Parts: sequence; structure tokens; C-alpha cells
Amino acid sequence: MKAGFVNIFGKPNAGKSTLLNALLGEKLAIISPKVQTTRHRIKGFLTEPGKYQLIFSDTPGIIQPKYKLQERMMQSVKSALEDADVALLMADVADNREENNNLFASLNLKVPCIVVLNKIDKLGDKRINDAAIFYKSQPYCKKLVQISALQKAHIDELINAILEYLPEGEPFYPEDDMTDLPTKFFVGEMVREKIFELFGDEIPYHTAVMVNEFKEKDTLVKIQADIIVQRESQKGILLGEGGKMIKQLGTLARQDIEKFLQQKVFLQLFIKVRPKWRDNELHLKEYGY
Ligand code: GDP
Ligand code: K
Ligand code: MG
Repeated sequence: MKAGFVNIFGKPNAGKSTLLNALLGEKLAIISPKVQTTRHRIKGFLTEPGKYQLIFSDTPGIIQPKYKLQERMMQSVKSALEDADVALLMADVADNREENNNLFASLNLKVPCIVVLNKIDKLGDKRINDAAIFYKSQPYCKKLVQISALQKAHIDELINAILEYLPEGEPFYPEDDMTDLPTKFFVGEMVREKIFELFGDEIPYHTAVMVNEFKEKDTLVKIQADIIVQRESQKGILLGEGGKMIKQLGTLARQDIEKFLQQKVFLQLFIKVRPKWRDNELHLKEYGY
């Protein structure tokens, strides 16, 4: 049997979270066209009993940190760099190659690296080919697989490539488990995804979500979560006129959470202002960073 850690790295928006979901066939990681949506290392397990257990890690896109929250994000990337058995270096096929190349080379990985050329649905064959030739000639590239994470194209091919390089071993986690993170975490993430969806510019970057209550009551799950922002003005934007925005946010998030839990949900959201929480150790800890 093969078992090991397969960690996904790349620039913001390469499609890492979309790939994690495509690999698992389940929406575990939140996705948005905005950079820095993913703040944690998110593990998802793909187990074929007796054959393999792949422990995938989605990671935040690699950036130069400017505040403590971003430092924490890059620490989670570092932990994934340290325990990878196989690394997936993910590049948007339309992205600047030199930038990606510099990033991949700087990771200095000692484990087999598979370059995952993503978003091939966006470009014609010629440009995809050029990009493939470029990455294949780099010393870190053991193998290159072209995919579209969005269209779930060539995902099996990628899994087979990973299996070629994965060590023999026993499963690390129970066969039926999909992740090691608690349900509460994913509920908070689904609220956060809707904030990325509904609010432009800086609001999502100033926001955290903390799930305080998660209680099953008869056929219903009662969830209470706080949305944390840095300023009163941001609270006003999140509330919207007569509470219109928070209501819409709650409805969209609840629908996703119900789909995820396969249960009816009562979701209550409060907004709290915590100045400079992104640079405050205690707050970061409290909000799970
Ligand atoms: P991450 O920041 O690397 O985790 O990237 P995300 O998974 O959040 O995706 C960033 C954006 O790229 C989202 O708008 C995705 O829908 C989009 N995206 C991801 N994979 C593909 C793909 O294969 N093709 C296209 N056209 N878009 C994709
Ligand atoms: K993103
Ligand atoms: Mg992501």
C-alpha cells in the first residue's frame, strides 16, 4: 500500500483549493477569484483501501507577509514544505512563468515535485505547450501534468503520477475520514467564502469568522458565529441598509452549510469590531490562526 503527504504549493489564485476539491470530489476548501482566500493548511484524505492513502494539503498562496495574520499563513506553508512526500507545484498556465519558476526554485524542495499546469481550459494548445516545455526543463520538475481543476479534467492522470512517486506505507488516518479538521472549521470557512463573494476590495481581508455555538437540536443544527472586523465602518458595510447585506450573507452561507451537513440549519450571525485583530496574538489565536 502507498501512503503519504501530497502538499500543494503555488502563487495566490493558481487554483490550489479548486484542485483539492476536485481530488476529493467534495467541497472542502473555499474558493474565490480573490487572492489570500485560503488562510490555513487544509488536509483532505483520499483513501482507496488496500491501495493508497493520499493526504493532500491545500496551503495559502505564497506571499511576502505584511502583518501577523499573513505571517501565520506563511507558517502553515512552511509546515507543509517540511512534511511533504510529494509536492505539487501549481501554476496557472497563463501566469508569468519566470515568477512561478523563481518561486518554485526558491522552495528548495528535496522531495519529488510534480508541476501541475492548471487552467488549460483558458488557452490554446500552442501556448499550453510552450509553458509545458518551459517548466519541464527546470531541475525541480520530475513530471508535469496539465489539468483543468475547474473542469475536473485529467485529475486521474495526476493521481497516477502522484502514486508513481509516493512511498510505500500504512494509512495515517482511518479509511472513512476525509479530513482532520472539525466540522466547525468548515462552517466558519463557508461564511468567510460568502464574505469574499459579496464584498469587494478590502472587507474580506479585514474579516475573520468565529463559530461559537454548534448544537444539534432534533432535526436542526443551531449555529451561532461572530464576524470579526477591524473598524466600525466595516461593520456598517457588512450590515448594509437595514441589515440587508448580513441577511443575504446569512442566507447564502446557510444554504452551503446545509448542503455540507445534509441537515437543516439555523444560522445566527453577529458582527464584532476588534481593532487591529490581524496583528494581535491573542485575537489571532482566538480566531484559529
Ligand atoms: P488558490 O488561491 O490557488 O486556492 O485558487 P482558487 O482555487 O481559489 O481559484 C482561484 C480562481 O481560479 C477561482 O476563481 C477559480 O474558479 C479559478 N480556477 C481554478 N481552477 C481553474 C481552472 O482549471 N480553470 C479556470 N478557468 N479557472 C480556474
Ligand atoms: K483564491
Ligand atoms: Mg486557496
